[in-house]
Amino acid sequence: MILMDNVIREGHPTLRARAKELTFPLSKEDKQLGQDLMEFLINSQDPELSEKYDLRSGIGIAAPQVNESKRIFALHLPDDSDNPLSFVAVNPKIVSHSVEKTYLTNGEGCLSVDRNVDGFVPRHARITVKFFTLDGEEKKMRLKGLQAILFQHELDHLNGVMFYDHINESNPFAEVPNSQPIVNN
Ligand code: 4LI
Ligand code: NI
Repeated sequence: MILMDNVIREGHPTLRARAKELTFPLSKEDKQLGQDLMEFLINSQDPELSEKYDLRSGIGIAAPQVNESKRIFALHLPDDSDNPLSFVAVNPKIVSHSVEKTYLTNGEGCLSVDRNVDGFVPRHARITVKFFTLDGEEKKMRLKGLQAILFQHELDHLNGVMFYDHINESNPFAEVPNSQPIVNN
């Protein structure tokens, strides 16, 4: 079971490395890693379990954040919305994206960053993605809004990119041209 002690924090070199592609069929260890990443997110969103194990709540986590430099991440968005999202993605990629941008007006947080970093993080508003499931099935889907932001945040982790790399240095709240901001969530 993944605990916060297993989550590496900014400054660790693994967070700045390009993670390695996985090959199919996945090893038992790689399948387990995918399941553990998903279990962490589910536990972290459960009030009792997050308290019991002192987990910080997250909706996405990537393997490099547990010091496994592999191209795999989990996303789990609470299904109080009309559009729940929950999957593990192996060797994910963005095949096309909108010109229009988006960002969370409240900024982004990250399980590997123990401080508040203010500022807008410009993201593609809509993306078409491809990835493989743990069973080696290829998936293609279109994501928008918070789901698209989340996918891009986790894909960045596989490329050694942190969310604050995208924040305008001279003015963190500079207007993002051609964007539809997402207020809250
Ligand atoms: C408790 C139980 C306000 C501040 C609003 C909390 C269950 C921030 C937003 C959660 C912010 C759950 C989140 C992310 C932001 C902020 C991630 C609360 C957990 C909202 C997830 C990866 C960016 C993802 C919208 C600095 C750990 N998550 N909020 N960003 N939630 N959560 N990110 N932004 N300002 N980070 O953090 O999982 S993509 Cl579900
Ligand atoms: Ni992160």
